[in-house]
Amino acid sequence: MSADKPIYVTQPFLPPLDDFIPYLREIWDAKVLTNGGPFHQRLEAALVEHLGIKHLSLFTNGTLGLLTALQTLQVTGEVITTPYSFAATAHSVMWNNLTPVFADIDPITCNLTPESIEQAITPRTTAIMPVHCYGTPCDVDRIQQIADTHGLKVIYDAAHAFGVRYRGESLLNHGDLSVLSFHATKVYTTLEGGAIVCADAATKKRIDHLKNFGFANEVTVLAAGINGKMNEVQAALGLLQLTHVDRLIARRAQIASLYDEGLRSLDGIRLPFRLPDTQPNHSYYPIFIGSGFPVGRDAVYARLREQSVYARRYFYPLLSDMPMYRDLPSAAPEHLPHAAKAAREVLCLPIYPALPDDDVMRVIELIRSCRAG
Ligand code: T4K
Repeated sequence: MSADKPIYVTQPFLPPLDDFIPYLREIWDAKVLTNGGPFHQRLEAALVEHLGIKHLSLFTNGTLGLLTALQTLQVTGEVITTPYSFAATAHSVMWNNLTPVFADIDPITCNLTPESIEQAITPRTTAIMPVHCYGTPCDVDRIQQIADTHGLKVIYDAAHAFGVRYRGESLLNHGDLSVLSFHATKVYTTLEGGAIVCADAATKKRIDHLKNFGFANEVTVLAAGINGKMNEVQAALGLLQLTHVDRLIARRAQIASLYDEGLRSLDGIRLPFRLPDTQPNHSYYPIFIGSGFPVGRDAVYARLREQSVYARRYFYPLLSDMPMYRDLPSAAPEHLPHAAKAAREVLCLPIYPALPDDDVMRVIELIRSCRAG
Protein backbone atom coordinates (compact mmCIF):
# COMPACT_ATOMS: atom_id res chain seq x y z
CA MET A 1 0.00 0.00 0.00
CA SER A 2 1.42 3.37 -1.00
CA ALA A 3 -0.17 6.80 -0.68
CA ASP A 4 0.67 7.53 -4.32
CA LYS A 5 -0.80 4.46 -5.92
CA PRO A 6 -4.10 5.56 -7.40
CA ILE A 7 -7.23 3.76 -6.32
CA TYR A 8 -10.05 4.16 -8.83
CA VAL A 9 -13.74 3.74 -8.16
CA THR A 10 -13.60 0.54 -10.11
CA GLN A 11 -11.31 -1.61 -12.19
CA PRO A 12 -12.41 -4.33 -14.57
CA PHE A 13 -11.63 -7.97 -13.92
CA LEU A 14 -9.96 -9.68 -16.85
CA PRO A 15 -9.29 -13.43 -16.89
CA PRO A 16 -5.74 -14.67 -17.47
CA LEU A 17 -4.86 -13.92 -21.09
CA ASP A 18 -3.78 -17.50 -21.69
CA ASP A 19 -7.31 -18.67 -20.88
CA PHE A 20 -8.67 -16.45 -23.64
CA ILE A 21 -6.27 -17.56 -26.38
CA PRO A 22 -8.17 -20.76 -27.28
CA TYR A 23 -11.35 -18.71 -27.78
CA LEU A 24 -9.48 -16.30 -30.05
CA ARG A 25 -7.98 -19.20 -31.99
CA GLU A 26 -11.45 -20.59 -32.63
CA ILE A 27 -12.61 -17.22 -33.97
CA TRP A 28 -9.48 -16.79 -36.09
CA ASP A 29 -9.99 -20.26 -37.57
CA ALA A 30 -13.70 -19.85 -38.30
CA LYS A 31 -13.38 -16.27 -39.55
CA VAL A 32 -16.89 -15.53 -38.33
CA LEU A 33 -16.40 -12.22 -36.57
CA THR A 34 -19.89 -10.87 -36.01
CA ASN A 35 -23.56 -10.94 -37.14
CA GLY A 36 -24.82 -13.50 -34.64
CA GLY A 37 -21.98 -16.04 -34.90
CA PRO A 38 -21.49 -19.10 -32.70
CA PHE A 39 -20.06 -17.30 -29.65
CA HIS A 40 -22.89 -14.76 -29.79
CA GLN A 41 -25.40 -17.61 -29.75
CA ARG A 42 -23.57 -19.47 -27.01
CA LEU A 43 -23.36 -16.39 -24.81
CA GLU A 44 -27.05 -15.58 -25.18
CA ALA A 45 -27.93 -19.13 -24.13
CA ALA A 46 -25.42 -19.11 -21.26
CA LEU A 47 -26.72 -15.78 -19.91
CA VAL A 48 -30.34 -16.94 -20.08
CA GLU A 49 -29.33 -19.95 -18.01
CA HIS A 50 -27.06 -18.08 -15.60
CA LEU A 51 -29.45 -15.22 -14.92
CA GLY A 52 -32.63 -17.29 -14.76
CA ILE A 53 -34.50 -15.35 -17.45
CA LYS A 54 -36.51 -16.28 -20.54
CA HIS A 55 -34.85 -14.48 -23.45
CA LEU A 56 -31.91 -12.15 -23.96
CA SER A 57 -30.53 -10.28 -26.91
CA LEU A 58 -26.91 -9.12 -26.81
CA PHE A 59 -25.99 -5.54 -27.73
CA THR A 60 -22.93 -3.45 -28.50
CA ASN A 61 -23.53 -1.47 -25.32
CA GLY A 62 -26.27 -0.68 -22.83
CA THR A 63 -27.13 2.65 -24.43
CA LEU A 64 -28.00 1.05 -27.77
CA GLY A 65 -30.00 -1.48 -25.75
CA LEU A 66 -32.04 1.34 -24.19
CA LEU A 67 -32.54 3.04 -27.56
CA THR A 68 -33.70 -0.21 -29.12
CA ALA A 69 -35.93 -1.13 -26.17
CA LEU A 70 -37.92 2.07 -26.75
CA GLN A 71 -38.13 1.24 -30.47
CA THR A 72 -39.19 -2.33 -29.76
CA LEU A 73 -42.22 -1.23 -27.78
CA GLN A 74 -42.95 1.65 -30.19
CA VAL A 75 -43.05 4.11 -27.35
CA THR A 76 -44.40 7.57 -28.18
CA GLY A 77 -44.90 10.91 -26.42
CA GLU A 78 -43.61 11.08 -22.85
CA VAL A 79 -41.50 8.65 -20.84
CA ILE A 80 -41.39 8.98 -17.06
CA THR A 81 -37.88 8.47 -15.76
CA THR A 82 -35.46 9.36 -12.98
CA PRO A 83 -33.17 12.36 -12.86
CA TYR A 84 -30.79 10.36 -10.64
CA SER A 85 -28.98 8.24 -13.22
CA PHE A 86 -26.25 8.17 -15.82
CA ALA A 87 -26.74 10.35 -18.90
CA ALA A 88 -27.60 7.35 -21.09
CA THR A 89 -30.99 6.87 -19.42
CA ALA A 90 -32.51 10.20 -20.49
CA HIS A 91 -30.40 10.46 -23.64
CA SER A 92 -31.94 7.24 -24.99
CA VAL A 93 -35.37 8.84 -24.59
CA MET A 94 -34.20 12.02 -26.31
CA TRP A 95 -32.61 10.09 -29.21
CA ASN A 96 -36.00 8.53 -29.87
CA ASN A 97 -37.53 12.01 -30.18
CA LEU A 98 -39.51 11.40 -27.01
CA THR A 99 -39.87 13.67 -23.99
CA PRO A 100 -38.33 12.54 -20.72
CA VAL A 101 -40.47 13.48 -17.73
CA PHE A 102 -38.54 13.46 -14.49
CA ALA A 103 -40.10 12.18 -11.28
CA ASP A 104 -38.54 12.19 -7.82
CA ILE A 105 -36.78 9.32 -6.10
CA ASP A 106 -37.10 7.72 -2.70
CA PRO A 107 -34.45 9.23 -0.40
CA ILE A 108 -33.35 5.80 0.88
CA THR A 109 -33.52 3.48 -2.15
CA CYS A 110 -32.66 6.22 -4.68
CA ASN A 111 -35.25 4.67 -7.02
CA LEU A 112 -38.35 6.34 -8.52
CA THR A 113 -41.28 6.32 -6.10
CA PRO A 114 -44.64 4.98 -7.29
CA GLU A 115 -46.29 8.21 -6.04
CA SER A 116 -44.03 10.45 -8.09
CA ILE A 117 -44.58 8.25 -11.16
CA GLU A 118 -48.34 8.51 -10.76
CA GLN A 119 -48.19 12.27 -10.40
CA ALA A 120 -46.16 12.57 -13.60
CA ILE A 121 -48.64 10.73 -15.82
CA THR A 122 -50.31 12.82 -18.54
CA PRO A 123 -52.38 11.82 -21.58
CA ARG A 124 -49.09 11.72 -23.56
CA THR A 125 -47.36 9.21 -21.25
CA THR A 126 -46.79 5.81 -22.83
CA ALA A 127 -43.90 4.35 -20.84
CA ILE A 128 -41.98 4.36 -17.58
CA MET A 129 -38.20 3.91 -17.55
CA PRO A 130 -37.09 3.34 -13.96
CA VAL A 131 -33.50 2.52 -13.00
CA HIS A 132 -32.60 -0.17 -10.45
CA CYS A 133 -30.11 2.30 -9.03
CA TYR A 134 -26.90 0.67 -7.72
CA GLY A 135 -28.66 -2.65 -8.33
CA THR A 136 -31.32 -2.01 -5.66
CA PRO A 137 -34.67 -3.34 -6.92
CA CYS A 138 -37.33 -0.75 -7.74
CA ASP A 139 -40.79 -1.16 -6.26
CA VAL A 140 -41.59 -3.52 -9.11
CA ASP A 141 -45.06 -4.56 -7.92
CA ARG A 142 -46.43 -1.07 -7.55
CA ILE A 143 -44.79 0.12 -10.75
CA GLN A 144 -46.44 -2.77 -12.61
CA GLN A 145 -49.80 -1.92 -11.01
CA ILE A 146 -49.49 1.69 -12.18
CA ALA A 147 -48.48 0.55 -15.66
CA ASP A 148 -51.44 -1.85 -15.86
CA THR A 149 -53.89 0.76 -14.62
CA HIS A 150 -52.76 3.39 -17.12
CA GLY A 151 -51.79 1.13 -20.04
CA LEU A 152 -48.09 2.02 -19.90
CA LYS A 153 -44.99 0.03 -20.88
CA VAL A 154 -42.18 -0.51 -18.36
CA ILE A 155 -38.56 -0.59 -19.49
CA TYR A 156 -36.15 -1.10 -16.62
CA ASP A 157 -32.72 0.41 -17.00
CA ALA A 158 -30.98 -2.51 -15.30
CA ALA A 159 -27.45 -1.37 -16.16
CA HIS A 160 -26.41 -1.88 -12.51
CA ALA A 161 -28.42 -5.01 -11.85
CA PHE A 162 -26.52 -7.94 -13.38
CA GLY A 163 -27.16 -11.05 -11.31
CA VAL A 164 -29.38 -9.34 -8.72
CA ARG A 165 -32.03 -11.67 -7.40
CA TYR A 166 -35.19 -10.48 -5.71
CA ARG A 167 -37.62 -12.71 -3.80
CA GLY A 168 -35.82 -15.77 -5.13
CA GLU A 169 -35.74 -14.92 -8.83
CA SER A 170 -33.95 -12.67 -11.28
CA LEU A 171 -34.86 -9.02 -10.90
CA LEU A 172 -34.73 -8.87 -14.69
CA ASN A 173 -37.99 -10.77 -14.97
CA HIS A 174 -39.98 -7.64 -14.12
CA GLY A 175 -41.36 -5.07 -16.54
CA ASP A 176 -41.78 -5.43 -20.30
CA LEU A 177 -38.05 -5.19 -20.95
CA SER A 178 -34.87 -4.83 -18.89
CA VAL A 179 -31.62 -3.45 -20.26
CA LEU A 180 -28.19 -4.51 -18.98
CA SER A 181 -24.79 -2.89 -19.44
CA PHE A 182 -21.59 -4.93 -19.75
CA HIS A 183 -19.33 -1.86 -19.81
CA ALA A 184 -15.78 -2.10 -18.46
CA THR A 185 -16.91 -0.49 -15.19
CA LYS A 186 -19.65 -3.04 -14.53
CA VAL A 187 -19.83 -6.16 -12.36
CA TYR A 188 -19.81 -8.34 -15.46
CA THR A 189 -18.04 -6.98 -18.52
CA THR A 190 -17.46 -7.74 -22.18
CA LEU A 191 -15.35 -4.52 -22.48
CA GLU A 192 -18.33 -2.67 -23.96
CA GLY A 193 -21.61 -4.50 -24.23
CA GLY A 194 -25.15 -4.85 -23.09
CA ALA A 195 -28.37 -6.79 -23.52
CA ILE A 196 -32.13 -6.53 -23.59
CA VAL A 197 -34.01 -9.08 -21.52
CA CYS A 198 -37.56 -9.98 -22.51
CA ALA A 199 -40.18 -12.59 -21.68
CA ASP A 200 -41.29 -14.00 -25.04
CA ALA A 201 -39.79 -15.29 -28.26
CA ALA A 202 -41.75 -12.93 -30.54
CA THR A 203 -40.36 -9.87 -28.73
CA LYS A 204 -36.82 -11.27 -28.89
CA LYS A 205 -37.25 -11.76 -32.63
CA ARG A 206 -38.30 -8.13 -33.04
CA ILE A 207 -35.33 -6.96 -30.95
CA ASP A 208 -32.99 -9.12 -33.03
CA HIS A 209 -34.32 -7.55 -36.23
CA LEU A 210 -33.98 -4.05 -34.83
CA LYS A 211 -30.36 -4.56 -33.78
CA ASN A 212 -29.52 -5.82 -37.29
CA PHE A 213 -30.76 -2.78 -39.27
CA GLY A 214 -34.28 -4.25 -39.33
CA PHE A 215 -33.27 -7.17 -41.61
CA ALA A 216 -35.45 -10.27 -41.28
CA ASN A 217 -33.57 -11.99 -44.12
CA GLU A 218 -31.35 -11.04 -47.06
CA VAL A 219 -34.06 -9.06 -48.81
CA THR A 220 -36.65 -8.16 -46.19
CA VAL A 221 -36.20 -5.09 -44.00
CA LEU A 222 -38.98 -4.86 -41.42
CA ALA A 223 -38.04 -1.67 -39.60
CA ALA A 224 -35.57 1.19 -39.54
CA GLY A 225 -33.22 -0.72 -37.27
CA ILE A 226 -29.73 0.05 -36.08
CA ASN A 227 -26.42 -1.79 -35.81
CA GLY A 228 -26.40 -2.99 -32.22
CA LYS A 229 -24.75 -6.39 -32.69
CA MET A 230 -22.10 -7.66 -30.28
CA ASN A 231 -19.05 -9.09 -32.07
CA GLU A 232 -17.60 -12.58 -31.60
CA VAL A 233 -14.49 -11.55 -29.65
CA GLN A 234 -16.57 -9.79 -27.02
CA ALA A 235 -19.14 -12.59 -26.89
CA ALA A 236 -16.30 -15.09 -26.36
CA LEU A 237 -14.87 -12.96 -23.57
CA GLY A 238 -18.35 -12.83 -22.08
CA LEU A 239 -18.48 -16.63 -21.95
CA LEU A 240 -15.16 -16.77 -20.14
CA GLN A 241 -16.13 -13.95 -17.76
CA LEU A 242 -19.26 -15.84 -16.83
CA THR A 243 -17.18 -18.61 -15.28
CA HIS A 244 -15.72 -16.05 -12.83
CA VAL A 245 -18.62 -13.73 -12.06
CA ASP A 246 -20.03 -15.44 -8.95
CA ARG A 247 -16.62 -15.41 -7.29
CA LEU A 248 -16.15 -11.76 -8.26
CA ILE A 249 -19.46 -10.76 -6.69
CA ALA A 250 -18.54 -12.70 -3.54
CA ARG A 251 -15.30 -10.68 -3.26
CA ARG A 252 -17.29 -7.45 -3.72
CA ALA A 253 -19.51 -8.55 -0.83
CA GLN A 254 -16.42 -8.92 1.39
CA ILE A 255 -15.27 -5.41 0.50
CA ALA A 256 -18.74 -4.02 1.21
CA SER A 257 -18.64 -5.68 4.65
CA LEU A 258 -15.27 -4.08 5.39
CA TYR A 259 -16.67 -0.66 4.51
CA ASP A 260 -19.83 -1.34 6.57
CA GLU A 261 -17.68 -2.24 9.55
CA GLY A 262 -15.30 0.71 9.22
CA LEU A 263 -17.85 3.42 8.50
CA ARG A 264 -20.91 2.32 10.48
CA SER A 265 -20.05 4.35 13.55
CA LEU A 266 -19.58 7.65 11.71
CA ASP A 267 -22.33 10.14 12.51
CA GLY A 268 -23.69 11.92 9.47
CA ILE A 269 -22.75 9.17 7.00
CA ARG A 270 -25.45 6.89 5.64
CA LEU A 271 -24.35 3.53 4.27
CA PRO A 272 -25.77 1.74 1.20
CA PHE A 273 -29.35 0.57 1.50
CA ARG A 274 -29.99 -3.18 1.31
CA LEU A 275 -33.50 -4.23 0.43
CA PRO A 276 -34.66 -7.36 2.30
CA ASP A 277 -35.20 -10.53 0.27
CA THR A 278 -32.59 -9.37 -2.22
CA GLN A 279 -29.35 -11.00 -3.34
CA PRO A 280 -27.30 -7.93 -4.25
CA ASN A 281 -24.37 -7.68 -6.67
CA HIS A 282 -22.48 -4.93 -4.79
CA SER A 283 -21.93 -3.09 -8.05
CA TYR A 284 -21.45 0.19 -6.18
CA TYR A 285 -20.75 1.27 -2.62
CA PRO A 286 -22.55 4.64 -2.31
CA ILE A 287 -22.31 6.55 0.96
CA PHE A 288 -24.34 9.69 1.67
CA ILE A 289 -22.54 12.42 3.58
CA GLY A 290 -25.18 14.51 5.35
CA SER A 291 -25.15 17.66 7.43
CA GLY A 292 -24.36 15.62 10.56
CA PHE A 293 -20.83 14.97 9.25
CA PRO A 294 -18.32 17.71 10.11
CA VAL A 295 -17.43 18.37 6.45
CA GLY A 296 -19.46 18.19 3.26
CA ARG A 297 -19.37 15.58 0.50
CA ASP A 298 -17.18 17.66 -1.80
CA ALA A 299 -14.59 18.15 0.94
CA VAL A 300 -14.40 14.38 1.43
CA TYR A 301 -14.21 13.86 -2.34
CA ALA A 302 -11.34 16.38 -2.58
CA ARG A 303 -9.49 14.93 0.42
CA LEU A 304 -9.62 11.46 -1.12
CA ARG A 305 -8.40 12.80 -4.47
CA GLU A 306 -5.44 14.51 -2.79
CA GLN A 307 -4.45 11.02 -1.66
CA SER A 308 -5.06 9.55 -5.14
CA VAL A 309 -8.33 7.87 -4.19
CA TYR A 310 -10.75 8.53 -7.02
CA ALA A 311 -14.19 8.04 -5.51
CA ARG A 312 -17.01 9.21 -7.82
CA ARG A 313 -20.18 11.26 -7.40
CA TYR A 314 -22.60 8.92 -9.15
CA PHE A 315 -25.04 10.63 -9.80
CA TYR A 316 -24.07 14.28 -9.76
CA PRO A 317 -25.08 16.42 -11.58
CA LEU A 318 -28.68 15.30 -11.93
CA LEU A 319 -29.88 14.67 -15.47
CA SER A 320 -32.49 17.36 -14.86
CA ASP A 321 -29.68 19.90 -14.33
CA MET A 322 -27.95 19.10 -17.63
CA PRO A 323 -28.37 21.78 -20.31
CA MET A 324 -30.44 19.64 -22.69
CA TYR A 325 -33.03 18.85 -19.98
CA ARG A 326 -33.08 21.71 -17.48
CA ASP A 327 -35.76 23.72 -19.28
CA LEU A 328 -38.28 20.88 -19.13
CA PRO A 329 -41.11 21.63 -16.68
CA SER A 330 -40.40 18.33 -14.89
CA ALA A 331 -36.76 19.36 -14.35
CA ALA A 332 -37.64 22.16 -11.90
CA PRO A 333 -35.49 21.61 -8.78
CA GLU A 334 -38.43 22.10 -6.38
CA HIS A 335 -40.08 19.13 -8.10
CA LEU A 336 -37.13 16.82 -7.35
CA PRO A 337 -35.98 17.52 -3.76
CA HIS A 338 -34.92 13.97 -2.85
CA ALA A 339 -32.92 13.51 -6.04
CA ALA A 340 -31.21 16.87 -5.45
CA LYS A 341 -30.26 15.88 -1.89
CA ALA A 342 -28.88 12.50 -2.97
CA ALA A 343 -26.84 14.17 -5.74
CA ARG A 344 -25.38 16.59 -3.15
CA GLU A 345 -24.50 13.90 -0.63
CA VAL A 346 -23.50 10.80 -2.58
CA LEU A 347 -20.00 9.45 -2.90
CA CYS A 348 -19.36 6.05 -4.49
CA LEU A 349 -16.33 4.45 -2.88
CA PRO A 350 -13.89 2.18 -4.72
CA ILE A 351 -15.18 -1.36 -5.00
CA TYR A 352 -13.87 -4.04 -7.33
CA PRO A 353 -12.65 -7.61 -6.91
CA ALA A 354 -8.90 -6.90 -7.06
CA LEU A 355 -9.05 -4.11 -4.47
CA PRO A 356 -6.91 -5.30 -1.55
CA ASP A 357 -8.24 -5.14 2.02
CA ASP A 358 -5.40 -2.74 2.88
CA ASP A 359 -6.63 -0.25 0.31
CA VAL A 360 -10.18 -0.51 1.63
CA MET A 361 -8.82 0.24 5.11
CA ARG A 362 -6.91 3.19 3.72
CA VAL A 363 -10.09 4.64 2.19
CA ILE A 364 -11.92 4.13 5.50
CA GLU A 365 -9.12 5.85 7.43
CA LEU A 366 -9.09 8.78 5.03
CA ILE A 367 -12.84 9.29 5.47
CA ARG A 368 -12.52 9.01 9.24
CA SER A 369 -9.70 11.56 9.19
CA CYS A 370 -12.00 14.08 7.45
CA ARG A 371 -13.77 14.55 10.78
CA ALA A 372 -10.73 16.47 12.01
CA GLY A 373 -11.40 19.06 9.26
N1 T4K B 1 -27.81 3.30 -17.59
C1 T4K B 1 -27.14 3.45 -16.44
C2 T4K B 1 -27.92 3.57 -15.18
C3 T4K B 1 -25.75 3.46 -16.45
O1 T4K B 1 -25.08 3.62 -15.28
C4 T4K B 1 -25.06 3.31 -17.66
C5 T4K B 1 -23.62 3.33 -17.70
C6 T4K B 1 -25.81 3.14 -18.85
C7 T4K B 1 -27.20 3.15 -18.76
C8 T4K B 1 -25.19 2.97 -20.19
O2 T4K B 1 -24.55 1.73 -20.37
P1 T4K B 1 -23.33 1.64 -21.43
O3 T4K B 1 -23.82 2.23 -22.73
O4 T4K B 1 -22.15 2.37 -20.87
O5 T4K B 1 -23.10 0.15 -21.55
C9 T4K B 1 -19.01 5.04 -16.44
C10 T4K B 1 -19.34 4.13 -17.59
O6 T4K B 1 -18.77 4.59 -18.83
C11 T4K B 1 -20.79 3.91 -17.81
O7 T4K B 1 -20.91 2.68 -18.51
C12 T4K B 1 -21.55 3.80 -16.51
N2 T4K B 1 -22.95 3.70 -16.69
C13 T4K B 1 -21.25 4.99 -15.62
C14 T4K B 1 -21.98 4.93 -14.30
O8 T4K B 1 -19.87 5.01 -15.35
P2 T4K B 1 -17.55 7.20 -16.37
O9 T4K B 1 -17.49 8.36 -17.30
O10 T4K B 1 -17.68 7.49 -14.92
O11 T4K B 1 -16.33 6.19 -16.61
P3 T4K B 1 -14.78 6.41 -16.42
O12 T4K B 1 -14.11 6.23 -17.74
O13 T4K B 1 -14.52 7.68 -15.68
O14 T4K B 1 -14.37 5.17 -15.53
C15 T4K B 1 -14.48 5.14 -14.12
C16 T4K B 1 -13.23 4.48 -13.54
O15 T4K B 1 -13.19 3.12 -13.94
C17 T4K B 1 -11.93 5.08 -14.03
O16 T4K B 1 -11.54 6.09 -13.16
C18 T4K B 1 -10.96 3.92 -13.99
C19 T4K B 1 -11.84 2.70 -14.18
N3 T4K B 1 -11.74 2.14 -15.51
C20 T4K B 1 -12.57 2.61 -16.52
C21 T4K B 1 -12.48 2.09 -17.79
C22 T4K B 1 -13.36 2.62 -18.89
C23 T4K B 1 -10.82 1.15 -15.79
O17 T4K B 1 -10.06 0.77 -14.87
N4 T4K B 1 -10.73 0.63 -17.04
C24 T4K B 1 -11.53 1.07 -18.05
O18 T4K B 1 -11.44 0.53 -19.18
O19 T4K B 1 -18.79 6.34 -16.88
